[in-house]
Amino acid sequence: MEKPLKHTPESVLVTGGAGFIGSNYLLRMVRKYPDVRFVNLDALTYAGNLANLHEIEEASNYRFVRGDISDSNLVDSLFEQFRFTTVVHFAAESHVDRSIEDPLAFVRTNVTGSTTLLDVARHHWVENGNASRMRFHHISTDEVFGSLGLDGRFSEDTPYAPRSPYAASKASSDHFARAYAETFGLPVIISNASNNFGPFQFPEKLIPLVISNALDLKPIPVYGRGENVRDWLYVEDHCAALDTILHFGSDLRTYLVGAGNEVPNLDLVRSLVDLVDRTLDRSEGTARKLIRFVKDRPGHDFRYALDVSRIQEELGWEPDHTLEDGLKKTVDWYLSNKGWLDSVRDDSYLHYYDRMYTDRLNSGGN
Ligand code: NAD
Ligand code: TDX
Repeated sequence: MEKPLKHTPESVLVTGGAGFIGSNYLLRMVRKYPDVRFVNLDALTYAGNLANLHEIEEASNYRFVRGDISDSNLVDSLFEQFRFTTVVHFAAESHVDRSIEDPLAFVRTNVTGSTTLLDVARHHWVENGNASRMRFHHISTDEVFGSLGLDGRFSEDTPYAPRSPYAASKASSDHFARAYAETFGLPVIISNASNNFGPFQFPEKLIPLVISNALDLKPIPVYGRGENVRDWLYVEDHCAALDTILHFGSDLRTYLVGAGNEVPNLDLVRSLVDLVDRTLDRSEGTARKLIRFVKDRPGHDFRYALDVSRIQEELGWEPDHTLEDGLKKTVDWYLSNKGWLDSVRDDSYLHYYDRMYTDRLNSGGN
């Protein structure tokens, strides 16, 4: 299918590029598009890990800036300096359990921070009359649609019904993105993806937590009875979809991204721990003994599932990985990158920025 090109990125602001999906995205895009400049703005919260970007940190078309998306002066000065044609906005607080502990942190970044970015982009693009060649890609989640029962799937037209503070903050940022498009003519495009998994995911999320605990023979917590269903998407397939949406998607359009891999949590956890045992040559059932049913998450959404016919039919995107392939690649990655996992667990990853940037500056490098 020949697709018409809708946007040509030249200078791209990527927010949250040191996080899980953002770093997978930058590793793909910086190498694939050497003539396009990528500026990664990331506050380096606990979820930001610059070591993820080691392979591209010296690339001539890549720059890292440590900063908060809510800092409008900083974002404005970056727009002045780099003349962005494109924003790809990943930065967010992203963990549902943390949003139950501290909802306001989610409002600050996901709502105020996202709206700050939209507003600076409006100032630079719309008020200067050159919005039509620009693009603001807002990355969002299927959780904005709420919770499904045993049947049905979300589509782009499903009304929003968020149920956790995280989902409410993401829904709010989606609404602001759409409002800036409708009211000010900002060239916004939105994608809502299902649960991602793969390399560099912080081990607070289900899949890396299970791998990490199975590896160390620690208890593996399953919320409730493990009956909740998630629709799993391998992160490289998501990044390929985002690449396609950025270039070929239409303004003011939403695209759902998912791979149709619906599995109840307990089944997923069992397959994962068996895979870890097999990969480590341990006797069958070793890690299954670690599974513990624990108190359920408050307001735990029962099921997510996506109808992805729009992105398939309009943009020709299909995932390249089956769930089995993706899980195998993920387990292999964590087991062969034990150093990455150790540095996250002992917090030494937090010093990567000082080692790479501050120390180098102090010693006269750049
Ligand atoms: P993540 O938590 O791994 O990474 C978030 C990144 O944003 C980190 O590098 C962090 O340092 C940075 N950040 C946080 N607050 C910031 C701020 N105020 N200013 C600048 N940077 C800040 O998240 P992720 O899983 O990679 O998710 C990325 C995006 O994709 C989020 O918007 C999330 O809602 C969305 N999403 C995630 C999934 C998933 O399964 N992980 C699925 C669908 C959509
Ligand atoms: O220890 C656990 N035990 C458990 O049973 C954890 C951490 C989770 N779970 C369950 C809760 C969910 O039903 O596993 C499922 C997946 O949980 P998470 O990995 O926390 O993901 P989820 O809450 O589904 O949200 C994720 O997908 C959508 C991301 O964290 C979001 O950023 C994304 O938008």
